[in-house]
Amino acid sequence: MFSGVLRAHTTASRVTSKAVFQYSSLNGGKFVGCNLQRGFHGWGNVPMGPPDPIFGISEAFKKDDFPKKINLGVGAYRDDTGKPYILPSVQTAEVELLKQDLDKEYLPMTGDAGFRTEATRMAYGDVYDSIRDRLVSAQSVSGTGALLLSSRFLSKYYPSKDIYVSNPTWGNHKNVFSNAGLNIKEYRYYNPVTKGLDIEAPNDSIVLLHACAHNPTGVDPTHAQWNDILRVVREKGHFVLLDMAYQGFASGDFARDTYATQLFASNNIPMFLCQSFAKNMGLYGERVGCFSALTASPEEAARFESQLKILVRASYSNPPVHGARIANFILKNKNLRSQWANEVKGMAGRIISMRQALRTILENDLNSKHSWKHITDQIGMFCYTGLNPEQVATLSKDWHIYLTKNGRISIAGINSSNVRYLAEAIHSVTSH
Ligand code: PLA
Repeated sequence: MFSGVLRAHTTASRVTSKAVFQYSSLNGGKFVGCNLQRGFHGWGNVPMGPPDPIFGISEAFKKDDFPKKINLGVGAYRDDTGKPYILPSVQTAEVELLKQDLDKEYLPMTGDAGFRTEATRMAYGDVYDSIRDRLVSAQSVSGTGALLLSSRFLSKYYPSKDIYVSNPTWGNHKNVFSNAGLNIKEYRYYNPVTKGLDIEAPNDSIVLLHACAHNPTGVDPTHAQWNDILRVVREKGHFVLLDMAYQGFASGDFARDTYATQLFASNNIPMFLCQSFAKNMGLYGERVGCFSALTASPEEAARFESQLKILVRASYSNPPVHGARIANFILKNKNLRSQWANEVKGMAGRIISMRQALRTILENDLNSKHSWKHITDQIGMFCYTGLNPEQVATLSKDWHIYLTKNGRISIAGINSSNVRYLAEAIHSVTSH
């Protein structure tokens, strides 16, 4: 064992601090600890955190070497052979972009302007032209990044710090919002007594809504219910934060999935929108998203944008370039865009057929005494099965099938080769 002394000088204050490093010869000379004399005694105060409820499952899945294991945790699309799917339209865009020999310079703080225009036009549909001069947008680090910008902006400038989210909601909403200093409150999404939507929040609250393909329930409001929500939002003066991570995955049609976005925007409801191209373009790791804010006037939009830039600059300076180029290329090219629309229809269609297959095997082949109608009633990438945490644990322990504790399964992880095994497992854990 020996000690070394490190002296650090700060020229501004001429303060000298000493740090005593300890090396252990018994530990192969490896650094084993550091005792700073000025009061820092290491990270002893840092508690061990729990694994992420969704990504933690992928880690557990990877460690399992059982050949028939199934990962139904994260919502990442797989093809019918269980492989990640790179959309052919994305491949074409990448090849074409490579030919253009583009540089890798920094993007502006709000990102690629062409991409932002195309992305927001796609989300606001027919309403876009009437709001474009009041719409502020920033390319974001996927959907989560858009939520991060939303929550930081709200935390700084919105009068109330309470944000109402559906119970249940995507687990990470709560992390993102509370990290930005917002208080999480819940509204009951579905009222079993009235069999309707139940959004109770005091006047002027921030209310988070899932624009389409609600995660985790797979239950979206009908158009009539969206109209009811609009009425409540108006009467109570709520601020709407719309999370749209699955455009195209609810109905298989981009335009049809914009009902909520268009409804709120055309009624001039103060709102933010968070878009993700992770799922509908399969650009998960490229982190392509868009934040947009509907403001009251072009003048307000200019002030808003100035602060948004400051927020982005302090957070990550500017967004990544590659994924947004791919998305922009597809959105701008008529042929490629319609090819992409068909590919999304194909993904949504495969998910629907897997819902049907799972339900049919459970009800008809295995004669389950439970109804599995909700598997086919629900939409989007997920099914909220109703399995309890104990049944979920048995599925992973005895069957090597991984899903989130709340009983959510990613239908995108089911294919023709594993659907029967999955049905047998679900039947087994629900038969007692
Ligand atoms: N909003 C909702 C409702 C989501 O479900 C997800 C992703 C996001 C935003 C953010 O996605 P992005 O940042 O990748 O664009 N939810 C996944 C993955 C698919 C995750 O948990 O991050 C899920 O399995 O729920």
